[in-house]
Amino acid sequence: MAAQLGSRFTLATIVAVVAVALCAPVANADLLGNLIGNNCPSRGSQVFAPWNDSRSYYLAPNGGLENGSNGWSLSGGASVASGNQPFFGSGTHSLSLPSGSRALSPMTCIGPNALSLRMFGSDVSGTDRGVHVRILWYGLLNRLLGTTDYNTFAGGGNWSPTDSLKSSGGFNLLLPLVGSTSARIEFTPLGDDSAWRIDDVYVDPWASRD
Ligand SMILES: [Ca+2]
Repeated sequence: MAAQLGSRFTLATIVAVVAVALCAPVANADLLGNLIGNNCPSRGSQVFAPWNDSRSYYLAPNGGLENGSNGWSLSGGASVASGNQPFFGSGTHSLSLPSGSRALSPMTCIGPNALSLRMFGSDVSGTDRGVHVRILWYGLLNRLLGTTDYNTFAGGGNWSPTDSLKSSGGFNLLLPLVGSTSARIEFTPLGDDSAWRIDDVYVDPWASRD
């Protein structure tokens, strides 16, 4: 019995060692990729060119809310609702953010040095005080490293691209916290009677190249 257990243990050990050996190069490649910040697509597109923004962006994972709430963490009444930003025929749904709600985007890649965000927003008939945007930075093993307040979009308007500009005219660049490899974007409407919609969350991880 003891010998049988021993051989089973040995076999299990060998299987485990082989499995680890087979997986290790892939895992190390991912780890290395994340460490040097190249876990982003290699190129984007100039989706905001009609608004005189020539930067290249890529759509955050499920940033258009066309795959339900997949990857998003929604609470306090936040939901995926019918209605899309009207500029591109790219979908049918967007993020609804009533007062008291909170939405956290899917994990998105970040550039090695900076990150810029832009999206479409609508707040028709809303009497809130805008929607606050905060970035949650994650390191290896998805450990939360810290947060950065990004911006508060002023409310009260129909669908349009959100701000991406500082008052100085420069783009609002976020500097990733040291060691961060990915980020999530948090949306929180401020005040009462929010009618906020958010759609097509775009990320420019190459911002520092310009
Ligand atoms: Ca959409």
